[in-house]
Amino acid sequence: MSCPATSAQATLALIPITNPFITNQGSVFADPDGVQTTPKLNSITMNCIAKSAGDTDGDGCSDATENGSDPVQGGDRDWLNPWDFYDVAIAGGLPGKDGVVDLANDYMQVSAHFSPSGGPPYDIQYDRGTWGPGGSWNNTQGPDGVIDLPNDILGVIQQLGHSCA
Ligand SMILES: [Ca+2]
Ligand SMILES: [Ca+2]
Ligand SMILES: [Ca+2]
Ligand SMILES: [Ca+2]
Repeated sequence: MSCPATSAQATLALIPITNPFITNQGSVFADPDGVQTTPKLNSITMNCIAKSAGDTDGDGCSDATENGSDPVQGGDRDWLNPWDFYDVAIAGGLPGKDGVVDLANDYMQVSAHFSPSGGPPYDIQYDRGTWGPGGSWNNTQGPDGVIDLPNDILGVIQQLGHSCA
């Protein structure tokens, strides 16, 4: 069972094995002597709570935004992955993380720190790791010690124009 995107409530209940509609599929307790007893059946209420306006992973996109379907508007992302929005700070400068992945700030800063061997001008704040399971940009993992073409440069290019601002 999985929760829908919006808040919902569902009631789960054990069905006794004596129920005539479920041939021998219901709940029953059998003791070591083989004596079967129908257990006391209390229902369980499952509450599904809609993702909030909070930003659980702290990447600048709200949980609800990341749950959306349009990547350009910050969607198609993981609300528990802090690395899937390639908005970077600028060392000692403005605007820093501004909620937008753009050419002038984010791409330029990542490419300016291109370091396929991990030496200078490497800077961890521009580093992302592999694209994780499935090999898609929105599965980007944390820093891997190098700023290279396949993960970092192509990663930020994939997200140019994406905005959570
Ligand atoms: Ca987030
Ligand atoms: Ca995220
Ligand atoms: Ca930015
Ligand atoms: Ca990297």
